Amino acid sequence: MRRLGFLLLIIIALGCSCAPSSPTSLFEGDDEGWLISGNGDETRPAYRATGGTPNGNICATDADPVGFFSFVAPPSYLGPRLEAEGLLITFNVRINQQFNLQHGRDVVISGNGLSLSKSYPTAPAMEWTARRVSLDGSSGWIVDESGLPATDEDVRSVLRDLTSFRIRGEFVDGPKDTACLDSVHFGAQR
Ligand SMILES: [Ca+2]
Ligand SMILES: [Ca+2]
Repeated sequence: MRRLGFLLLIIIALGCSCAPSSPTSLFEGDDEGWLISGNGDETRPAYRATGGTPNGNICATDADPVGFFSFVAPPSYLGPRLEAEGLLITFNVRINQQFNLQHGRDVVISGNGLSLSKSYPTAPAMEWTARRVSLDGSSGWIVDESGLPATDEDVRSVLRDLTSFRIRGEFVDGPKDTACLDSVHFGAQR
C-alpha cells in the first residue's frame, strides 16, 4: 500500500512537470525584475506594496520628455513560449492623469526578427484597467516591419523564441505622469 502511494506521488510529480507554467507577475513582495525603457536614466520601476489588484504593484513616473516609457518583462518571460499560442496575455494598468492622452502600441512582443504590437482604442483609466489580448492572428496584432496584420504564423514565429515583451506605461503628452502595472499573465487560459 505504501509503495502504491509512492508511485502515485511520482505520477503526480511527473504530471506537474509536463505542464509548462505560464509566466506571471503579481508583485507580491518586489518588482520581480521588471525594468522601464524609454524613460531616460529611470530604468527601475518604483515598487508599491499596496493599492494593486491586489496588493503589490509597480509604477513609473515620466522623467524623459522624449517618447513614452514601457514596462519591460524580465527574462523569466522569454525564450520558447509556443505553449502560450492561442492563450491570453492579461494585465491591469492605470494612469494618474487624463489629459493630452495618446495611445497605441500597448503591448509589444518580439522574436525571430519580428515585432508585433497590439493597440487598444483608448488609453487606460485612472482606475485599474483590465487588458487582455489573445496570442493568435485574429486579435489585432500588427507586424511592425510591414504594418500589416499579423497572421497565426507570425505570432507562432515570435513565440518560438520570445526575446522581448513590453507593456506601454506612458499615455500623457506632458511631464511627470505616472502609470502602474499589476497582475501580468503571459499564457492565461481564455
Ligand atoms: Ca499585486
Ligand atoms: Ca508623459
